[in-house]
Amino acid sequence: IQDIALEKLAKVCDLNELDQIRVQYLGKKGELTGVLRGMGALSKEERPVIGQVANEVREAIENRIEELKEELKQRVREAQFKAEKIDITMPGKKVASGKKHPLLKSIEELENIFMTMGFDIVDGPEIETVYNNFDALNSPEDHPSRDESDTFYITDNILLRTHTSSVQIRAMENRKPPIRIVSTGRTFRFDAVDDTHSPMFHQLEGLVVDKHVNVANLKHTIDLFIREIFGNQLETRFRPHYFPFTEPSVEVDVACFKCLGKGCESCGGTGWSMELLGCGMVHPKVLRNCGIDPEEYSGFAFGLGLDRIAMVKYGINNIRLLFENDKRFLQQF
Ligand code: FA5
Repeated sequence: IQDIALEKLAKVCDLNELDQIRVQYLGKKGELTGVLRGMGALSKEERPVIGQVANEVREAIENRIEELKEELKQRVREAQFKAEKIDITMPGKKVASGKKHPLLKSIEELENIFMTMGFDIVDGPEIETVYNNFDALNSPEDHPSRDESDTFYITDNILLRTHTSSVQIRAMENRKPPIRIVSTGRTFRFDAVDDTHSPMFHQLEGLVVDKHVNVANLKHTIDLFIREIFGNQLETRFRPHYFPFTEPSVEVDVACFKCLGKGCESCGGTGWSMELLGCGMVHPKVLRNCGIDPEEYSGFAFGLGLDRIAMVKYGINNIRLLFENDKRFLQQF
């Protein structure tokens, strides 16, 4: 029995097979166990002799099985180590990193510019009262921008703000002059989508109220931040315009960032960028609506389209690209 068992054990390659052999010889119904059980039928003289031999055989088989068990376990461990070995010379997996959205980059850049100019950054809600968005801003009852075809109303008195100028009212009601604030955020209008219009877009509002504030201060501020954001001494052109909340009111044209005013494909040969901002001196009625005496104080305000600033700055010819979240587009900035 010992010879056959050891011979079989010599051929064992895994722990399963080893266990099968253990059961075959040493298990309850095993061959050797059978011999030991049969001892009772033997004579007194035979019993110790056979018993000793049987025990020696059992010990030999058990010992060999224990040895093999250790050996096989070791082999399994080694194979595992080999399989799990890390080749540190292999190139690593590339981690896809996100990029800042060009619009966010423009907003952060502008906020920094205005902060260094001494402006406070303030927030305002996207859901506004009709009073803050229109009435307090001196907007006539029959002004077309109030129309339901232009503005998203939530109730008769509540709407999605159509511009960030509503933050002017909040600032003047909550602060005392001198006031110098900038506010950025989303605005909403019933505008049809085209390359430069979106029903949801972003504006930056600026407001300065103090004693002796004049148009020259306004023009200087505009010229300064245009130069800072575009990193170039770009020419500006002030065109008379009408806003109910400023008087005088102007729209500002900025020379094309690409050709610096010479005329190129991106500006359609005009030398000027698309319409970027409106501004003016705060209307005395608006100051009065907010409890500020126009005899003592004056102010200027401006509102610019942030999406369009980002478009000009990063050479983006379609506003839709800013809102589609196409990774291939966003990864370029
Ligand atoms: C206003 O909204 C005024 N509140 C700006 C202002 C503030 C004037 C303070 C005076 C004092 P306007 O409607 O022109 O003005 O919009 C300002 C800018 O927002 C535009 O020059 C343009 O750059 C941007 N804009 C307007 N409508 C859209 C739109 N649908 N999609 C993208 N940008 C737009």
